[in-house]
Amino acid sequence: MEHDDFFERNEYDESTRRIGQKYHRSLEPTFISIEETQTKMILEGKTKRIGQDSEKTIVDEFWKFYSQFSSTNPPDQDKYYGDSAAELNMTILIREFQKYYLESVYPVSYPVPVLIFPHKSTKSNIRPPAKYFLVGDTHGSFSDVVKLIKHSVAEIEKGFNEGYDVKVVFIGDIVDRGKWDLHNLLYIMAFNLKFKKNVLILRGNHEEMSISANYGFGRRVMEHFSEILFASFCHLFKDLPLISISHCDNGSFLCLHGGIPILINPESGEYEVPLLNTYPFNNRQVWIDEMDPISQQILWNDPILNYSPESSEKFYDSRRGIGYTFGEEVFRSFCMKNHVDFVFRGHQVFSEGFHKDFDDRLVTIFSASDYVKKKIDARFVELDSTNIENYTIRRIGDLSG
Ligand SMILES: [Mn+2]
Repeated sequence: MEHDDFFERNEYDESTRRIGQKYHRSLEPTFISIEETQTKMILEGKTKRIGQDSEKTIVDEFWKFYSQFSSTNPPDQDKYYGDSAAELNMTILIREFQKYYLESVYPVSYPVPVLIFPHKSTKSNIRPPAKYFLVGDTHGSFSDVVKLIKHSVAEIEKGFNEGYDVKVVFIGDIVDRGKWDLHNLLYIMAFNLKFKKNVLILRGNHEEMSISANYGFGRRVMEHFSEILFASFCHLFKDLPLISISHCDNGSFLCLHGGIPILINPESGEYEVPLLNTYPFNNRQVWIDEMDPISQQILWNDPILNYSPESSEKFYDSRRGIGYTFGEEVFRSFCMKNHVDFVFRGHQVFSEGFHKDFDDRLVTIFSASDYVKKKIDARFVELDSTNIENYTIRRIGDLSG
């Protein structure tokens, strides 16, 4: 398979590091007082007050606004919902989203950022079958996001009538690259808040301050709006979980953006894989440099390129400027230690929209058809909880919308 590694090389280079340091310094006072700043802004906006009712209305308003578009009729690249009130509305949506993740998503996984995403009914012990839709990097490719959301909503309704559950996981990298990234993010956030039990957003390496300041999103937000709004988004990104784990009838699968993390013994050079439910994660940081190494690698690692099953390659330093590439032994010991059978991830571009490694148990999925002037056969994964091994890799192009 052809692999486009051009844009992945040295993504976290010296200039990105410097930009990270610069924004971390200049935005740090805002990060500390972000909630006060937001509240002040909302109150000064006067037309919208904080409160249950107006927050619900805001979600509905964003949902209604984005539902009017289609893949052939996208929103204006440079115009945002509510025009002059856009920044205020976005701030309220951010607050609502963060409140939901902190109050309802994090407690399930605290203190480990592994989200158990079961499809078991809490009201009874009967476990309905579930259809999972796993989405890779969307990077501001609005036409794909519209199709995925419309398809998911139709499936949620169908499942409700026919007795199956629907779970949609966005595996990070919603922002940057594509010019519709802010629209993408707002639409996916509104979708998530509208269908709380069905949708989950995981963090990608682009949902982070230094990367999003350097690869499009931050610049767009600061040009159209303000540094404070950019700080608000960075503050929200830190609260996205890193991993979801789902238990199916015949095994478990895990979703994460980058790859399998390792701990290297500095003396022997030998590696160890972490046990997820005991590792002391420090992932809730706006800046990658302040995270622990395992969190950093979950966002950044890749499998070894063109790995040969006959080889015994273990790991290398990544050319991305951060993290490692890992081989089959690392993958298998991680899966065994953490009781996982399959891993679905994004992070890498393949013109076919997907790539399988390690006996088809590690699946890379890319869901943006329009990526930095390259045409990609964008894909998503459909997986049935009654038979995890029969997952299918579907074309987003085949969906209507
Ligand atoms: Mn990525």
